[in-house]
Amino acid sequence: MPRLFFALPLHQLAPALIDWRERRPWPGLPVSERNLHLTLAFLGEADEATRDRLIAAAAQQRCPPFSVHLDQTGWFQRARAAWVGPSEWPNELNVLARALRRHGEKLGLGNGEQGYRPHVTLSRKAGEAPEALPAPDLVLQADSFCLYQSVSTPQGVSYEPIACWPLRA
Ligand code: 3AM
Repeated sequence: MPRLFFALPLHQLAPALIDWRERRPWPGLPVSERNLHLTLAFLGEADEATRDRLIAAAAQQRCPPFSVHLDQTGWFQRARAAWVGPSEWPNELNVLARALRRHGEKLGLGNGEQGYRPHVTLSRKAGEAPEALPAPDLVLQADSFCLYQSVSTPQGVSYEPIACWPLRA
């Protein structure tokens, strides 16, 4: 069964983030440009029927567009992921992430975690935190969200959007 998650696609911000990362020391194995995303809700493995119900629920989801200022770096020690993220973020992002997590929970999906920390993972297998300074100063204009599946390939994991929806009030 494929592993699913909801995320914001980065569109034109992805090359800018790669460029930003490449111009400074950064720990770990870089995430490829096409795999960059901002996770909204982790869902885990789901069968086709469950996936279709998720898609139907997501299509009904309303949320106005918003922007996220990526202005800090961070490191999840346990996951060994080095990331950039916002120090503050709009409530729309919390509300959207919570609503999508609940859609998953109603279908028995998710990991039970309640906390939400928006971030864009730039590398994995990072044994140390990235240097905090100079801080990033990049803006993600969020105008859509997608349901992604993780596909394992001989070249590594690939995150493929299954369906996307515009953010609209
Ligand atoms: O790229 P990020 O870090 O936003 O870390 C995984 C990745 O998030 C996360 O789901 C996204 C797509 O794989 N992920 C994987 N397993 C997870 C789990 N058990 C998980 N997030 C929470 N719980």
